[in-house]
Amino acid sequence: MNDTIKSIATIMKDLDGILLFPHTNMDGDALGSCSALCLALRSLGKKAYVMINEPVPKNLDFLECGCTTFDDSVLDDVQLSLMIDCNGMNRITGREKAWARGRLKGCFDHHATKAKEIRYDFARIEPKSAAVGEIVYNVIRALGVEISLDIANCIFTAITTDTGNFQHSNTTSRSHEIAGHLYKIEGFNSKVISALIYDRRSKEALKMESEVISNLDFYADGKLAVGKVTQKLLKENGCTLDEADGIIQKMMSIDGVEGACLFKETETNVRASLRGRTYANMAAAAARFGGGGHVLAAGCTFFMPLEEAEKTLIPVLIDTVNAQGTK
Ligand SMILES: [Mn+2]
Repeated sequence: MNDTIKSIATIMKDLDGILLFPHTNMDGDALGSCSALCLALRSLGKKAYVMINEPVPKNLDFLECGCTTFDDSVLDDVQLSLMIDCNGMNRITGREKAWARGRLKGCFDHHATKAKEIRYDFARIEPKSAAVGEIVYNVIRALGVEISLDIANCIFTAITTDTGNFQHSNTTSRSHEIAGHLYKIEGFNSKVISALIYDRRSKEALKMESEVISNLDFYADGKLAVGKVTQKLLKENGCTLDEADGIIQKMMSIDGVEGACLFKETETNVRASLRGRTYANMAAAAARFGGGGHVLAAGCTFFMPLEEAEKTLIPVLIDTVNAQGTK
């Protein structure tokens, strides 16, 4: 069940004290969408914050815009808790208490896998939207807010990162239409934003990435590529885990690869990022291990050593890339 953008805007116009929740391991869409909406709500005189419990990734620092907080006590009264680019409690771990404060609960998402534990007062879930930034753009327009340069930068980042620079199959004419409008905002410069997102990597991160790439394993006649970012590798190179973002896209650029899996070892668990090219249903593979996402871009988390996670997941992924044409 989806509420209309118009009815959502009507509800939000009457609310004040709003906490926006991007998903754990925030990305350009989650944070860009949150900050864009936060700025729009503030321009209407409302108190709004983006509630986080992990630092903003370095390459996304320009999306912060004074919106984020680690402490929900900045608001005396929370009339709305709004989940952005996710829809289940497992995606906002560590922020449950802040979430519970919202008298109303809302959700803007584009992931098809739906959590059942939350009863939303309003929700807009559009699996066909390339980015939640597209939904947020429409909500901001429905709120009657002019798109400022900061809002434009946030929305553009949301769309360009979630579409792989408008290259992924989720890209639609609407993705381009919204981007087209952003180009008309005074001062907007897509090159500047793209350089902020992609061209600020450290030499150490590039070295770490090259080590991951040179140690890839291939299965199923080269249809499946598997890489590993271990804590040891990160420490040796003085890198953080978010600097491994982008490696999986490089894995997918290899001729003949239908699916890719990048294992990322944290202090407490092992995250697997999964990508499919045309038919490999990675959302279904991830769902078998309590994860989820989009058909061609999904993920799951293992609470076991890396070697065990590999033994558990790789056979399923081999089946997934061998299951021809069943998208
Ligand atoms: Mn997204």
